[in-house]
Amino acid sequence: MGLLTIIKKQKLKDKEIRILILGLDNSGKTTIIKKILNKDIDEISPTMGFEINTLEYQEYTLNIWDIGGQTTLRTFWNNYFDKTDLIIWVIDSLSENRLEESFKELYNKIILQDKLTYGIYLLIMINKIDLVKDKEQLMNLKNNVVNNLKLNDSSVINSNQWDIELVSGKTGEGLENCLKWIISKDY
Ligand SMILES: Nc1nc2c(ncn2[C@@H]2O[C@H](COP(=O)(O)OP(=O)(O)OP(=O)(O)O)[C@@H](O)[C@H]2O)c(=O)[nH]1
Ligand SMILES: [Mg+2]
Repeated sequence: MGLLTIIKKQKLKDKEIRILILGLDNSGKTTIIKKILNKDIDEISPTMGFEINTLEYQEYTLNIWDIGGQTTLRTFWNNYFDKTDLIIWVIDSLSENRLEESFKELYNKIILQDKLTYGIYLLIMINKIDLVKDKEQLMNLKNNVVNNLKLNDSSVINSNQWDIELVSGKTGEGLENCLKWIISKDY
């Protein structure tokens, strides 16, 4: 193998990004991933364990681990943190009655994890925006998330380490922006 081939291979390997997608059950994680992969999103059932999906995006390979969000499965989440570069947290914009539960799980199980302090990125997706007609409601929800999780407080998380986006796994709206943000980071 020539030196150039070795260097090229090494470069390709360096461009792999390992992503965990987490959030409460029914928030739309699997739908979002399948949509990004251009797969059928009509027959998706709750994820009972996990599924690994690979996406080639520009010169990057994204390995996305989609983990089930049901209560009984949440205790296993931290088994997947090792070697993760980025965590996507999905929030269902419709289920206001479950917001507190979502904040609590994100704060306790993700943000307070040491691993996040050591440089894992966090991307929060507010999903199902196709079903919310009131744009102001979405902006309020976005602010609510940022304030509740104290994301603007740099002692909790660095400002370049997180982002929040409005998306729809059904229509695909907002997902391209998310991918762009993901590959804009240093890993
Ligand atoms: N209208 C609309 N429905 C969505 C959207 N995303 C997901 N859904 C619906 O929400 C339900 C749950 O979606 P899933 O993708 O299975 O949710 P999940 O987060 O993977 O759930 P678990 O695997 O149990 O953790 C399904 O009925 C989806 O069709 C969206 O952006 N818009
Ligand atoms: Mg799922």
